Amino acid sequence: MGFFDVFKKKKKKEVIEQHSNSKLELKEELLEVKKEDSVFLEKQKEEIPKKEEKKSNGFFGFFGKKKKENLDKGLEKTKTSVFQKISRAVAGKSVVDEEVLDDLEEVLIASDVGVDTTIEIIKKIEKRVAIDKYINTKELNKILKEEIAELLGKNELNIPKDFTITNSGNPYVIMVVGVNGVGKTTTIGKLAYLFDAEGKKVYLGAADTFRAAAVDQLEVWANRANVPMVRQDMGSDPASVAYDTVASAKANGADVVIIDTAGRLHNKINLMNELKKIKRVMQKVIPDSPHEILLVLDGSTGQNAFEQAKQFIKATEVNSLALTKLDGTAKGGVVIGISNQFKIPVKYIGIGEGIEDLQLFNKVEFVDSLFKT
Ligand SMILES: Nc1nc2c(ncn2[C@@H]2O[C@H](COP(=O)(O)OP(=O)(O)OP(=O)(O)O)[C@@H](O)[C@H]2O)c(=O)[nH]1
Ligand SMILES: [Mg+2]
Repeated sequence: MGFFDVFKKKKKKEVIEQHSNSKLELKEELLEVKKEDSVFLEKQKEEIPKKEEKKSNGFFGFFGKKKKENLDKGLEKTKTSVFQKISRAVAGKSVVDEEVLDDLEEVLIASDVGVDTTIEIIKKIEKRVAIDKYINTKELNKILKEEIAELLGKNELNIPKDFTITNSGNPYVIMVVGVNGVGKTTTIGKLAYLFDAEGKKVYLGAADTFRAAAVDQLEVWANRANVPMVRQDMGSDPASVAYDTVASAKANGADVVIIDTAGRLHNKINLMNELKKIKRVMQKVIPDSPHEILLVLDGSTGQNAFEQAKQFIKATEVNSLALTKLDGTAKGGVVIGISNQFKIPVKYIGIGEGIEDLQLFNKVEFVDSLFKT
């Protein structure tokens, strides 16, 4: 092994360590208000596109052309970064050999796919190379796309093809949880708009009574989506807001209720108990609610999102995931890792700040868009 090989191995080891040892280092400061709330709200008011302008092509139906374009655009940064790294890895090489595979492994790990999922992908490609020793490096993107799509397809649970609301007469209740600033309120606004566009009657509950502007922020979204929102004063009991929301939604024959909650860390016992209380209280109105506990994760935090998912899944009965902010990051590979590693489906992806920038996660379309040349 020459000097450069030793150097390369060392570098690779560092990349792997950096990505696999990232403990959840979310500090308490996260719970402090980081935003200048008034400025933040004004910005939100200005930037949320008007409903009339954007009312559109549906959410749950056929994957339309515009949605595809939005996805392509949203994944642009990840795509560029992955392609650049791959082309660097195969530079000067014509066939996929041991060394290319080694570099590819490093590329995938550095793209936040996660160590375990990367190993699975590399094993699959190794198998193909063992059969056909002369696989051209030009085919690498295509092969990667096929193998990743197949890998994600193996877990049937992870394929939310469409979204059937199983409300059997009662509203379908979604409680949205996650760490501070990951995009919970924004995702709720988008969801409300998209459900409404599908003809569903939506109610929002402003159960983040912790931060001064949180209720107003949700109200901005409720107005944009033109759906009712139930609120109480700041500092009031979140469980009481949730109860009111579910009760009015039920009385008014709503189809969907979405409850916003304050950002919290998984290890804050009191705050996690508060979620349990919200749940218990809602069950007094609708015994099998919440039907969905949606954990929102900020995709741009890469490995930290993995860690948050792990911890929250342990601490609550999360049964669906949303990965946001994929548009602003080169770390979109995190969606591949998270949807491969967790039994809980990635249901939604956030690809922008606009009201329509939320999509149902479709693994085939996602991988297609990511590896489209
Ligand atoms: N680019 C981009 N920005 C997003 C996306 N989703 C949310 N954001 C932005 O992320 C910031 C935080 O979003 P919020 O919805 O307030 O997050 P939150 O989880 O409700 O925050 P707390 O209530 O403080 O815990 C806002 O500036 C949003 O516009 C997304 O998909 N893409
Ligand atoms: Mg919020």
